[in-house]
Amino acid sequence: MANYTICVPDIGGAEGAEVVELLVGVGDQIDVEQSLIVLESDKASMEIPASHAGIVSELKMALGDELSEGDAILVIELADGEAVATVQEETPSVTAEESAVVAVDNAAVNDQPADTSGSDAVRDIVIAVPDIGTDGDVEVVEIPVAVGDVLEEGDSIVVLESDKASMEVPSTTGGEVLALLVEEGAQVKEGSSLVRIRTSGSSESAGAASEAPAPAPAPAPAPAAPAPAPAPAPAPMAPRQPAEAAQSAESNDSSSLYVGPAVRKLAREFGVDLFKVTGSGPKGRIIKEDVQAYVAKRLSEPSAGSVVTESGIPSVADIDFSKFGAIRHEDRSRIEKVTAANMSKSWLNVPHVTQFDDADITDMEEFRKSLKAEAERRGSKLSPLPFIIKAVALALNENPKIKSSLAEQGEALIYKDYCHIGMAVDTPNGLVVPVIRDADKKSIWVLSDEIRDLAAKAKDKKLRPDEMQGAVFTISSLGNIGGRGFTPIVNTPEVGILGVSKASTQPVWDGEAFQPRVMLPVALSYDHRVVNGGDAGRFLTYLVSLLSDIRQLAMS
Ligand code: CAO
Repeated sequence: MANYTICVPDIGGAEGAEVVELLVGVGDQIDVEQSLIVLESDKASMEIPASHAGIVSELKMALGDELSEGDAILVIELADGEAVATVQEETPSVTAEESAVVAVDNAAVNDQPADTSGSDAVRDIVIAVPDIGTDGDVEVVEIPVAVGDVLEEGDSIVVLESDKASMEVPSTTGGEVLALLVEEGAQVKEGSSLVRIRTSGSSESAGAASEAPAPAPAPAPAPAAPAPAPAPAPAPMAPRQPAEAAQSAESNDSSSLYVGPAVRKLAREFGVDLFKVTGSGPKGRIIKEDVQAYVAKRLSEPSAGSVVTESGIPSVADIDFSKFGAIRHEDRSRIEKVTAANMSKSWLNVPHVTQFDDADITDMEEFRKSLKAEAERRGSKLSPLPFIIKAVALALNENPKIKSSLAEQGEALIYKDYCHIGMAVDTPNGLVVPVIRDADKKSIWVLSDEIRDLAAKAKDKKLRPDEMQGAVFTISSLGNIGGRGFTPIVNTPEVGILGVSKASTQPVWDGEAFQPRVMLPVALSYDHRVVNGGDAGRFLTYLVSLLSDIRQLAMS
């Protein structure tokens, strides 16, 4: 039997990546693509797969060693068939073009550096995550491209999802996809590599791409080692304390956990919340055995019925609905899950009170309709919402407590001199809340344009995180959908939210007779820890008076 040394393949240029997990030992039988070790650089944690099958005869590194591309990992006695397969692979049956691709990914396995004298016409570039307006990690939720796809510049290559929004990352160039450098579910940030693309010099633009000159065709490529799968970059940390773990679970972001991709996958398969698992590996790393032990422990516990959640509230048991008829299972988007968590958090923490009123918007509607031709001339469309946003902004400035926030565990209030208003937008992906900045300083026309622009971006998943931050108050307008009133949930850390329902013509008594008036139902929900009934009453009454008297609004 022949011996073969498996080395570290191309790991995206990472130098001195630490061996944080050994997944095989001497005497183990390994298969092609089986994970051998987990390496961790300052950017990513990655499993290194076997390029050949055989029996491990010697380990060439140890836990804690720092490895780079080309360093030996272990020696195997090749399986009989494997040696034959290797010889077959080494015959130059691939085209020159294919050889070049293989050489890029497997230079280390060849033990020959890739030829970097590629022509100007053909280049391999790596498209990375551009500036997405946040330093935090975001999840890759969709990869709409596959290896071999030919892309146009601007085609979407991945869809990222943060706690606040989904956004598509467009290709900065046209070309053929050579390799996917992330997997669905990975956590990435600005600068993380996404895909490698072969492009021609003419179609290329700089963007967020880092260039790797295309290699000249290699005469006889070595057998291809499966490329390592980059994964989230967990910062090494001590095992979490229960309180800290619970807090993190609330934010639904497991990227900070110290755990490798294979173990994450195992946890997903079992539906295990990794925040509840205690890591027993080096530096508190969660290893496969920890997940298995957690599952075994849960299975031995009494089931459902009386389960009480960590907050002390009885949980609702899962039911097998298929017993009653046909069902369809659908995974919820990250935004939907985060919205659900935020709603529960607000509902459980904030003592809500909702106050209702109706604004007589007859004059406002008449005025708005008189501007229809002007709106068309401007290529715009005027709904009641910009008037409402403007009036809310002015009423907030008159009643600053309604746009304050609690701080220091309720010991202090933060007053804000700015007036950015959040606007709930219903999208197929879930509810998102883009923010109109300085709404008090903008004209109705400008507000109208911003509403349309932000709502369109929300629906196209094009909102940047900074376009969803900084609101002092939120408006949820269901006016175009219908309904007579609803009790919106405060969008913490804000302390007030306005629910707007559908305006309709109502008979209103003017002291002598009933008059047909257009009435707009509004509902203010507020955090009763901060806002008392008087504050809320003054705010809502002033708001209604602004909406009822278009002259006041126009003069402000
Ligand atoms: N009463 C009566 N009609 C209203 C109205 C109201 N309160 N508000 C809007 N309308 C009318 C508009 O005038 C327009 O009619 P025309 O086409 O005849 O002019 C029509 O409803 C559609 O309006 P729109 O939706 O295009 O525009 P908008 O400015 O009112 O709303 C936006 C924009 C983004 C808020 C909206 O599209 C949206 O997503 N709404 C859903 C918000 C939501 O789901 N909230 C839930 C939060 S709580 O879970």
